[in-house]
Amino acid sequence: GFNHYVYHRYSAINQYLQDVVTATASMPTVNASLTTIGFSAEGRDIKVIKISRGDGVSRPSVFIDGGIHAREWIAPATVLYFIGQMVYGDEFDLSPQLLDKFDWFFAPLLNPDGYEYSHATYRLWRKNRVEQGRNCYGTDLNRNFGYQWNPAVGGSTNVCSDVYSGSQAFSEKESQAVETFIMDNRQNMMAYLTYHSYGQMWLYPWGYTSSLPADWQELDSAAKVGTAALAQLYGTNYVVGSSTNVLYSAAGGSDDWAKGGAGVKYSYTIELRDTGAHGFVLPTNQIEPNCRESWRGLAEFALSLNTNK
Ligand code: 0X9
Ligand code: ZN
Repeated sequence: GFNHYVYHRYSAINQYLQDVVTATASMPTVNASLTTIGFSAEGRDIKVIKISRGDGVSRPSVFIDGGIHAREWIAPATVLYFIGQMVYGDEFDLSPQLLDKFDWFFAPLLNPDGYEYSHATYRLWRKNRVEQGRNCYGTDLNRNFGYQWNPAVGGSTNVCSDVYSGSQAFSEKESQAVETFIMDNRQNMMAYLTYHSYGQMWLYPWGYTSSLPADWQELDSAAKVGTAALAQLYGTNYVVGSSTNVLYSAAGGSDDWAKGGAGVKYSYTIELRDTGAHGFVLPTNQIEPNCRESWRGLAEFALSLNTNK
């Protein structure tokens, strides 16, 4: 089987997603289907796997992504672990309830070019790999989303910068693919969770301003259900709050766009382990505890949401 406790390359990740689809074909109560929602600058597939009961009933949905930032390897690993737990069952026995309540969309690797470059050439690469000229590459996909897009707020107009915001909102193929997919599916979408590292934070909008959304208290309470459940396993502490107030202001994030642009109520950026001892280069022996506690946090968070409104 697939070893969830190592960092996999792009091709192995795609193979796993295909294997999950094949496996569910003979499962009576769970169905998985795989779509390519777009292509990266270098032509790699950007994939979404939908996991549902497969009983023809349409449920509220949750969209979860990882790997917007190339060097944050723990994020794709975590989303892949979620896929495995959802399909093959989990130790807490929560996946049946999760599938009864929601349809699930997982995009484990939104920036495959950057991820491969981080594996092959430069471990700390962050952006995508679009060619900019001047011998510089890449746009920061998490500055490129089109809600209150503004390079002056935590981004840059310098193509060589690690936080280059792009020539305009949604200038990048990778962010466009997410935009199109979420807009096409937004009528039922209740939550958007984007996994990053590091810092151990469960962040909600806004990232472009220190103001808070009108319903911030609902987002805050739900996040606290998640972090409390997460902490039960190993005592790992996560901070909850708005991106700007807990971290820094940065416009053009996917979380701000999911909420402000697509109208997805519960939108979050989750910064996984650790708090800086290893930073982006999280050792493989932390993949398992990170994934286990994150799954627990996600499950209790999702089960706490009120789908009747
Ligand atoms: O700066 C980012 O894009 C995120 N932190 S990271 O270290 N993973 O790069 C935080 C994004 C928070 N959300 C917004 N600023 N909208
Ligand atoms: Zn990140």
